[in-house]
Amino acid sequence: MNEQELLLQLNEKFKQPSLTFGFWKDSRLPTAYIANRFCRGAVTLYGAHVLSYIPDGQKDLLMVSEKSLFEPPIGIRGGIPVCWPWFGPDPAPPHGIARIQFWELKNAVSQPDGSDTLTFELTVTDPHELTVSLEVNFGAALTVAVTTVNNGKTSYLLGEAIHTYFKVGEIEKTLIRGLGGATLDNRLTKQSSIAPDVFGFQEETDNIYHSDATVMIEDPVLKRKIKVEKQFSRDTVVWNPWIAKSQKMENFGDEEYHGMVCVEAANCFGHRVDLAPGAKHTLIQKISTSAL
Ligand code: TA6
Repeated sequence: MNEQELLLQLNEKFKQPSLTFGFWKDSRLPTAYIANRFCRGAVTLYGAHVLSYIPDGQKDLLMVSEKSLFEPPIGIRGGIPVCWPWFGPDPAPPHGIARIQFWELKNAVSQPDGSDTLTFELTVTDPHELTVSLEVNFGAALTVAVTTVNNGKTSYLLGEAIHTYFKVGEIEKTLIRGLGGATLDNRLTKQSSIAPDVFGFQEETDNIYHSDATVMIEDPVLKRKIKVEKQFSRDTVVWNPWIAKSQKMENFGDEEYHGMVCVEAANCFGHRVDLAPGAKHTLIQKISTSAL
């Protein structure tokens, strides 16, 4: 079945007043477009990758690089990549395989409150027999739940992150609150320390906080706060590539670091989830915005 036929099938099976299907921009990625009383949004079957979440009256909460490619098997740069079933650069591909596979849309429901819930699923046998589902609710908040089931006969050490690229007006004026007191592993200096209550950005930042605390991103330029709430997430990742790394990164503009910050619910490295045969684990992240 080609992409056009897939779109037809998706519209026949799931189309409803608040949900239609089309290609993302000038790509051939089949994408669900949501428009309800709370928000507009978009999520593609490629990677079950959320690309946009625009609460009424707001700018998009998510940033997608102007330089991102939308061509499998390249990962999309921006939005909400699902890092699974491992987090980090090793083994290849970096951050796992889920983001560069087409998932199946299993269900799409317009909820009684007017929000929309879509459920995607992917089953793999390598590096282990696993099934992952992503349930995303587009409402007054955006809630993403990633559930993994171990279908194998042995345990699997699951690494995962909901690797969210948030749009900010200017990273140098953006503040992060909520992680104070947590152990902070700086992946650049390989040093650990105790995190301050509030911090700003003056350089490349790639930190893992041993914390599931709610994070507030304060953006005085866009005059908004973004709340990032997490469940079953032992780590929070905070990342901005800054100048040199932005220049080195593919599919990312040299100046785009000014307009983004990643804050990610995660279970990674020493906090991977030891999933026994038949066991299930869910990682949840909820984002919402209010005036600053
Ligand atoms: O989550 C932060 C990080 O691991 C950084 O070290 C950097 O490698 C970034 O992810 C890459 O993000 P990408 O969207 O390219 O996978």
